[in-house]
Amino acid sequence: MHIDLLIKNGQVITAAQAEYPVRGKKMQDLEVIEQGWVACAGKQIVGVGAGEVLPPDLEITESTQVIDAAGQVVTPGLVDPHTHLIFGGTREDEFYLRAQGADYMEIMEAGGGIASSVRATRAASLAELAASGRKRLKWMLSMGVTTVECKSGYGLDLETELKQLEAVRILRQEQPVELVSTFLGAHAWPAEYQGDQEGYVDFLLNTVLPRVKEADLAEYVDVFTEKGVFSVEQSRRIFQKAKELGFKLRIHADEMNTLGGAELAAEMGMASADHLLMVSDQGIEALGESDAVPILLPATAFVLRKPYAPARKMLDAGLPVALATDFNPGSCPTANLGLVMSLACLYMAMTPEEVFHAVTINAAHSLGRSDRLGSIETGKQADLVIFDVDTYKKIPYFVGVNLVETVIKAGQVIQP
Ligand code: IZC
Ligand code: ZN
Repeated sequence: MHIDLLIKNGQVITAAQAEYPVRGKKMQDLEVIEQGWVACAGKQIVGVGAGEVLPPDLEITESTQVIDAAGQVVTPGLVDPHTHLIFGGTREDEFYLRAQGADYMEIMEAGGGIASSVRATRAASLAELAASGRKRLKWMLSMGVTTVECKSGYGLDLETELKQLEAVRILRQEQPVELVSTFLGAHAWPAEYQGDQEGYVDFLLNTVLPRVKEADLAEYVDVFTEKGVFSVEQSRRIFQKAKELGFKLRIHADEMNTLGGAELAAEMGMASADHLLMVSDQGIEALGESDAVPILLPATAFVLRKPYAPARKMLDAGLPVALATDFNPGSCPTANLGLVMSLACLYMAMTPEEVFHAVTINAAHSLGRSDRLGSIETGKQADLVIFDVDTYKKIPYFVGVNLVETVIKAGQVIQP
């Protein structure tokens, strides 16, 4: 077979294992190939190995692009499985208010927070939303992120929710980062339905969800299940309808308060339960008996100055932890997955081996893509990153430093 792209002489972090997602203790066993090579043909990885000599069936010719990694680290393309990529406006004023001691939920209850982003997103045109999204995806790609989940939720009306998802569709077609769409119409109560929460839930069930499905604009449905936002009962109704319509499910669970979002994720067979800062022991136990991936977002705890999610408890309970940025204009204005990796080590006591599984294969699994993305294995899509360091252990260690040298998406060198 002819090889189009060969990366040789790297420390190859495959993140490959026998079974996905990678659970608990197994997350320690990171596969590392010293002096490794990765061979690609078209969009696919067609071979991975160690040493100088390739198997005879892999054919190198003059047209093969050869990258000598010269001892640098080669990893799977990173996967960010929880972002609010598309929004109008920014919320730097509340960032500084919080820095002076104001509380996220108090700002929200006073009409700021998500409501402020909703006003700005409604006012933005489709082209403006796509333009700002495009810029943010460039940031992410430059840091080695090749797959990103994107939520709606700053419209809270039919037109703007569809506009946000339409912006994702436009970006999916024109740039290399793979985008996964999630409908998050249940992100806050819109001003129009003040005092009529059941009216808004009915509107989501009867009008918006069917339209999103009909237009094929989202793969997942998510709900912000939180005190003062959507109760567990309201969330369950939305998820039930979403499931009937054929959507897969994710949830903002137990972020500020222990509400039972983790238990709901287990009960409803969700793909992921995200945040979990305040998850109970019963919630962890329920997740352990389910297929939901717990997605931890330590940059949000960092920005909100809240206690971090109990990652060690979850790992000890055998859960397949993943990590994400939660990039959004309010609680987490960072798109830096590298920073998230460092915070996971520093404040959640995760090891670098666990962290690499969490931002590759487990993140891909939470998006239903572990058969195709998230590890370096023959037959998988050639999404690869080369970092300018000589061991993967230096990647979370250089806190906040972007060490990415080269990004390859579906067999194409995108950067530099
Ligand atoms: O805009 O503040 N928590 N949703 C749930 C957010 C934070 C995003 C925001
Ligand atoms: Zn979120």
